[in-house]
Amino acid sequence: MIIQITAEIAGLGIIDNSNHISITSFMGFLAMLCSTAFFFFERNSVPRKWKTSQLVSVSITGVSTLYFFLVLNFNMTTGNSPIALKYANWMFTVSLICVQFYLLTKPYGTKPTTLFKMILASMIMLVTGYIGETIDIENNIQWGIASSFGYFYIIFEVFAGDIYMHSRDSKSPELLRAMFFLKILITLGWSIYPIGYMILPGNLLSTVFEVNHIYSFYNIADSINKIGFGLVIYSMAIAETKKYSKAKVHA
Ligand SMILES: *C/C=C(C)/C=C/C=C(C)/C=C/C1=C(C)CCCC1(C)C
Repeated sequence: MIIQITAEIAGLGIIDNSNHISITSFMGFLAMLCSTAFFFFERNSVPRKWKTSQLVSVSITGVSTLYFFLVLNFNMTTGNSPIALKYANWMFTVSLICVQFYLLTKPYGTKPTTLFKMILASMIMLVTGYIGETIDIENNIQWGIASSFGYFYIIFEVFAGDIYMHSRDSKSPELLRAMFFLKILITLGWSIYPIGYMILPGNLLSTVFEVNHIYSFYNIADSINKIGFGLVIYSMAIAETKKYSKAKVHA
């Protein structure tokens, strides 16, 4: 009901209640729109040190707002879901998430080469995943396994590689707490993507869900992960500001 009303106000016409792709795209659209506005207007509340990170959060949710709007229109007019558009969005936003890890730990020694390796790993993860979902769907299991190597590399960097070591060196309780939540997001939050992928024909979950449910898995995962990343980094920046203003009062 609320979805119908807001959709009509937004000029999108009627969303079919049984079309879960439209519904999850529309919810994703609203969530991205609100969080983009929030991150944008809060940019002056974070200390200067974290302004770039805040702007990267705005870019991630901002691009995804546009993307969800396009998908919704496409889905409502054709009934299909454009998988290429999803991957195009991920190419951009996953790279920016790697940038977030870099920016968080750069003051404590992370080098651009680490960022480069993480972006390369995410490209491998996405290109192989795309091939498995489109041009070589018969071998989607093999492509999914290849893709997982890229994913595991990113997890390795964050749990045991340079990102981990430099965040530990920071000895900043705020950063360490943020890293704790980001680790949960890239393991549990990001695992929704390969789980959705397993619905492809012949894969582990192909008999459990209908194949077009993949897109709804991806839509939900996008909302959780993109907004989650921005919120964790924002809370960290705010926690630091509070600490400094307390220190001033006591001085
Ligand atoms: C904002 C978008 C994000 C964080 C997208 C993340 C995407 C993944 C972690 C995708 C991973 C995949 C595998 C690990 C194997 C199967 C193919 C993919 C591409 C779905």
